[in-house]
Amino acid sequence: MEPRTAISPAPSAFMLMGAVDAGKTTLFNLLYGRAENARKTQALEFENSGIDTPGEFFSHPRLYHALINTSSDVDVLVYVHSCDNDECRLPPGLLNVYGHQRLVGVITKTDLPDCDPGHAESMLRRAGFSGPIFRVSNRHPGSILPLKRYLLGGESTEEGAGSS
Ligand SMILES: Nc1nc2c(ncn2[C@@H]2O[C@H](COP(=O)(O)OP(=O)(O)O)[C@@H](O)[C@H]2O)c(=O)[nH]1
Ligand SMILES: [Mg+2]
Repeated sequence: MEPRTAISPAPSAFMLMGAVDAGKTTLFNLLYGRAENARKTQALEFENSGIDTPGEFFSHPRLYHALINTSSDVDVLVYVHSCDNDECRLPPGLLNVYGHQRLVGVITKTDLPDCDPGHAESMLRRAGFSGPIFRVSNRHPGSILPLKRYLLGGESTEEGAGSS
């Protein structure tokens, strides 16, 4: 039997998921105004209404159950994708297990010289991703504000996508 999450997330909770190195923990820290550098994420991390997850949970089918169990109480699933990653492997069904959740995409590392966020976004769409897609960079802290408002601060930025 798999343990359920020990801490029950608050209403409107969100969960970050995506490959190792996608920039999830960096983004998580920025969302909560933490200055620290991202350390390797070894386990589920809870902070107020947010959950950060290890990339391994997303990339190894035998670990999907950990994401699925944890996301049952979550309202928003946030798929995080690094702009320098030319592969988008969305595990079929993983983002649609419960049906009640909103999906949000985030393209990270838009500061990288080779980053073409439009290309990355089309890749996500081709992979079947629906929902708003935000663009962020930790080098440009202002870039996360629309996403921050969407996840943590009310309904004011439903259009969301498009910051750089
Ligand atoms: N250039 C750049 N590097 C980033 C950005 N976000 C994260 N990184 C780097 O990408 C690496 C992986 O980040 P991390 O947050 O640990 O990814 P995670 O495995 O998805 O949690 C780290 O070296 C970060 O400093 C970004 O916006 N721009
Ligand atoms: Mg991490």
